[in-house]
Amino acid sequence: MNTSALAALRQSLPALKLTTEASELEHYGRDWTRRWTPAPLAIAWPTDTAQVQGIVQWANAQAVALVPSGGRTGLSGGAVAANGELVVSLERMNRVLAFDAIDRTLTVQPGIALQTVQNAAIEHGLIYPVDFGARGSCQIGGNVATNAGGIRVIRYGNTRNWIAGLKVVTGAGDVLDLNRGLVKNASGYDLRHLFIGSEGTLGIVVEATLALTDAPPPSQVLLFAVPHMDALMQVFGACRARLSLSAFEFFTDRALHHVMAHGAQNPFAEIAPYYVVTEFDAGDEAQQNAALALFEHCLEQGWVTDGVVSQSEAQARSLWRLREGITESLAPHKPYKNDISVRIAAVPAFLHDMQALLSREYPEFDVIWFGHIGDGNLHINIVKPEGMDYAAFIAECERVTELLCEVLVHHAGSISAEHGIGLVKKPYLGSARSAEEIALMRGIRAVLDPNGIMNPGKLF
Ligand code: 2HG
Ligand code: ZN
Repeated sequence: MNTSALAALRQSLPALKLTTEASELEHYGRDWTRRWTPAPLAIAWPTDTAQVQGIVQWANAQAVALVPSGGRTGLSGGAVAANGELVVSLERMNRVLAFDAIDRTLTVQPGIALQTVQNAAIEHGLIYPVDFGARGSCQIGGNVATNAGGIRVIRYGNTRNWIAGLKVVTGAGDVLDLNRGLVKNASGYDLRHLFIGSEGTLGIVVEATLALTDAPPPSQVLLFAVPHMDALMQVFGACRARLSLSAFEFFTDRALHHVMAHGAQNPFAEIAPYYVVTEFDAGDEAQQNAALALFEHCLEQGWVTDGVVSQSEAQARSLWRLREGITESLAPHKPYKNDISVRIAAVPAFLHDMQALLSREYPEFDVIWFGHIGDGNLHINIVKPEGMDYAAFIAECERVTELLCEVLVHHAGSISAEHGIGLVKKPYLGSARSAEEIALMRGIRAVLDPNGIMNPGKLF
């Protein structure tokens, strides 16, 4: 199938590494969702912008769909290739191209891992502050494509805030050098932002100029045991008023159960229904004392029942592991995932409506909540009961997701906070975006990718 198209690609780009080997098709055709059977035409590994452009021109001429591929740690099926597409893996374009000490920017290729970027920034005495659990395997190109968020959004915002420049090959095959690292650039539409969060549907990122910032002061991590749901946001209010926070996360006893089954240790003697992990600046004694006073206050108010504050880097890491290890501990169960957001102020009311819905609709299922509650982003993972047919399980979860969308609409929230729409959330896009917005998105797509070769079937 399509062998003549592949022959034409080989002919026009003889130096391009290409394969149709079955194990590679399987590996590069899937992401972390594991829901679709990978079935790409072939995998290509370009090494420079000219090759990416050559691939896009070939895809337009041959009417072959392209799936841009980073670390494929995505959870919405955005990088799945299950339909005879050419997967364009950017992993050979993984270099740091430049560091500019005056601009405080790092220019990188798209296939570089997030953690490599973070380390490169540290070598220059600065930080790249976007951070999340998949840091070792996800790639910057994918971070841009999904506007990745993570655990530091509360202080630093999403990937979008850190993209000072972007070079892309559009679906039409044009190379655009967008914003070029400028801090100020009032020269019309900022096209860079169209590509951030576009999930590979407008073009392929071939270079990103990342803004860096000062390293924060030394920090400490606090883990609180929280006795009831309403206390979560009360603790948040108290923490935000008294400490300088860089993260505020939560998880439930069910999440703790799974990470402990995966080897993590519970630092408390008793199990609480909810937990908060928060990180705060603790560079001096006054900040450390403020944390202790905060703990006392929360205890007195009955908002927490226990707490532990990290006394070393190693302890901070082990407290973080309780939160960051959740996804991995659930992965063997192939859970159904929701990644939703509401305004921070709407979280308490939303939590009540959501809890009522989940306990009514999923009485028999293991429902695990956790996430970035300090920025209004909750993750819900639903584990399939043993013995239940997988397709029936997904159908049931999709039925409940429709109801969840109604609750989200009521609270003016979004069905995708940071994982993207991809294939998983596609049926629900209309709950987060108006018909007019979706029509405009389609129009933009038609301009930048007139033949619809860029990641078709995703997002819309
Ligand atoms: C996280 O916050 C990730 O840990 C993954 O966004 C969330 O597995 C999930 O549902
Ligand atoms: Zn998350």
